[in-house]
Amino acid sequence: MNLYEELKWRGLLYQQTDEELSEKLNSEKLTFYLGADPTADSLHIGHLLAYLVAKRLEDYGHKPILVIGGGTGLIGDPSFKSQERKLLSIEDSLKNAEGIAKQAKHLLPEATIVNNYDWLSSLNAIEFLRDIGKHFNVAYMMSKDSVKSRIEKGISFTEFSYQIIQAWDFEHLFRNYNCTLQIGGQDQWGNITAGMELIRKIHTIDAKVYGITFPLVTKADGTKFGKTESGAIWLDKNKTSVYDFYQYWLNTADQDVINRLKQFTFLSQEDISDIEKSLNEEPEKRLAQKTLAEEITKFVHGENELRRAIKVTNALFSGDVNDLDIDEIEMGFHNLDSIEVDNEVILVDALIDLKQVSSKRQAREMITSNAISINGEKINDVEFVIKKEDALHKKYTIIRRGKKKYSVIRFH
Ligand code: 383
Repeated sequence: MNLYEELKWRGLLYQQTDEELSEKLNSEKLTFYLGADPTADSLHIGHLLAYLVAKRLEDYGHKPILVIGGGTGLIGDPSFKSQERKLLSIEDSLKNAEGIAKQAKHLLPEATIVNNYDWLSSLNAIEFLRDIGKHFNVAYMMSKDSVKSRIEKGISFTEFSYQIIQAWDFEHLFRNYNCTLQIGGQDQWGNITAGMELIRKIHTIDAKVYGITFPLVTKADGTKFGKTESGAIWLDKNKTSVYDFYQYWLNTADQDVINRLKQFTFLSQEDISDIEKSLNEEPEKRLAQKTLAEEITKFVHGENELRRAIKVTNALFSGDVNDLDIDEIEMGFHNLDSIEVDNEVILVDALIDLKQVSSKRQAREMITSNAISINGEKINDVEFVIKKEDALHKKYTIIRRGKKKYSVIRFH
């Protein structure tokens, strides 16, 4: 399979600006770029897909430039956004850009990384309006699907101008790096084509520049990909623990998991078809989900962190939590119900405080029916006192009710 066929097979091609691009991607080495705005201090798994596409092109010999939008982030991309964004402060934009640049470097160590603040911040109003603005027809700008709904609902001149700024980036990279291809998600089509248009007007109508987009990741049940009740799935492990990250992929629905393996891993067509067989014949083994979670976690967080996430997963499954170190306990239990205690607490009271039961009577029943374990050991003494000296690492005591319901006591 050549690159073009592979992108198609993986479901990573939504639109392309030019038929001849299919041939070019296979036969030439292009310099291409992908941009991300620093709206937060970390990338999330929606961005990850884009970076993985960049990596696929890189592995095929094309040369990536990763643009961090320290400048564009100050304007706010309105593409397919139903509302005007709140302006980011310059400090936040640049601080976030730093965090994202670090992650970009980690994901694609060989790529050229640039921050568009470096060239956008020195652009003056007269230059902007005379040299760039003159090339844009307002009707053309308003007709783009990405801003159409906002034209009726309301859009500031600031956000309306965003496409010109991103277009100028493409022109800047074309001029300075001979960058001839921009890639992005389907929401970026309008901005990418605006850039090609500008390059042709400033340089020559025959300038060979291209764009491709990949589709939005969708889920069979219609809910939004990459979002949970507690928000986005971030690549920064301080924002989404490696355990939660791993679990997110592990919980992928059967109907989605093969698509995810194609989009988010580098496994071959053969490997994925073997996994698909297993999914059809022995879905209870969850080989597809496990492989997906392992591959992506390893790529983003590395082998060691993956191993810990699996260790925590197994400990939570078996109830045997004694081998977990402090970080692993935090990783697996930080989202669970917890109470803080100084030195000791009576088990019955703890169950009530943790809202595991609604009365002392119910707590006692539960204890005598063997439903409660503490740090992996069944407790059937209704007078039991949980003490700091018995806590794991003198800090955490883990209460398990039945098979699945966990809660945590944190000692000061
Ligand atoms: C900025 C300057 C450029 C080229 C692109 C940009 C960013 C672009 C944008 N992209 C999204 C973002 O940053 O807003 N205007 O959150 C997302 N991307 C990628 C991909 C995606 C897009 O970073 O579809 C998902 O991740 O294109 O929504 O010169």
